[in-house]
Amino acid sequence: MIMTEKILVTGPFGQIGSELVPELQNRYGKENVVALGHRHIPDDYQGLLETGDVRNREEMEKIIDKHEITQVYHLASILSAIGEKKPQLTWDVNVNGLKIFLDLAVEHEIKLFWASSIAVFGPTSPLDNTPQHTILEPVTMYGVTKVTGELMCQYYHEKYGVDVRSLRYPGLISYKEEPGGGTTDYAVEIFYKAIEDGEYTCFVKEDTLLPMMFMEDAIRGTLMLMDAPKEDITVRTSYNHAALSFNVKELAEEIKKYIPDFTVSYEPDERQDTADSWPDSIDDSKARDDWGWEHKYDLEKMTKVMIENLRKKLKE
Ligand code: AKB
Repeated sequence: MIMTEKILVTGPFGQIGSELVPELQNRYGKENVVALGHRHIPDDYQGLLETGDVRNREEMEKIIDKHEITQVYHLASILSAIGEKKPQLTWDVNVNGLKIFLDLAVEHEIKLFWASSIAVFGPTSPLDNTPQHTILEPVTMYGVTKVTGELMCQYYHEKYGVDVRSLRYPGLISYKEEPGGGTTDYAVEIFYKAIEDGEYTCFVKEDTLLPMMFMEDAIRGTLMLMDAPKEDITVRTSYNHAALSFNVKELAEEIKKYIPDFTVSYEPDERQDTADSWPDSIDDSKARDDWGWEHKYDLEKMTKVMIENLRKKLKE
């Protein structure tokens, strides 16, 4: 008998979740995917829904029991910019929340996906083609929680055999749901502003270079990692996961191919320091060798799809 997976997604209506949930529903059926709503629940969501707080173990365990959950995609997270403003909340959600799911994974034999980030790196990491295994001394609270979380994942795998898998996402670019409270948010905002206003004031400098990825690639990578045979997974902290790197000027030039009069001005704020502490580019050869990761979107293709889809969305 083939066992059907029963999947719980935390952060299901955030930037990643809003695109991952429909993919999981297509694969496993709507009746096998449970979205954990917290504050923002879209009116048009169709599927199983529970509400709860990832910091509440009892609530999470009830949902896991009720739906006989076999896999959790734990995406709920406070991002880097909010993390600097609300460090305690960031610790509670990003570290204590993860620990609850790791403990529940031991007790209920759950396969777990957890979202990490390029924020685990810091100014002492080699920032060009940053290796998988290197110095991790982040200077943001968000980064500190992600390093802690990665080490917890590895510990639970080594000690209790939890099948936990994770990706260090770069800045993610998408047109369905906007990101909230991150440093790389400018790379999405710029598209909205270009189409709506023809101008954008960017909160990081024009030569700020960061690793980025189109959401379709990120979702495909996430599912590839979860599908990979256990024995192929050699990294139980979190895999470097890369696609492209560009600076704001290069992105603006690409957008100008569609909106020739588009102008960008620059007013760097405190998020510049965070961006400067993160890598310019990432070496993700481990992901490529271990489970066949390959990205499909370059800057040109991504910009085309973003502009086309956002024009449609904003007209509606
Ligand atoms: C952020 O900017 O905080 C996130 C990330 C790179 O993890 N997008």
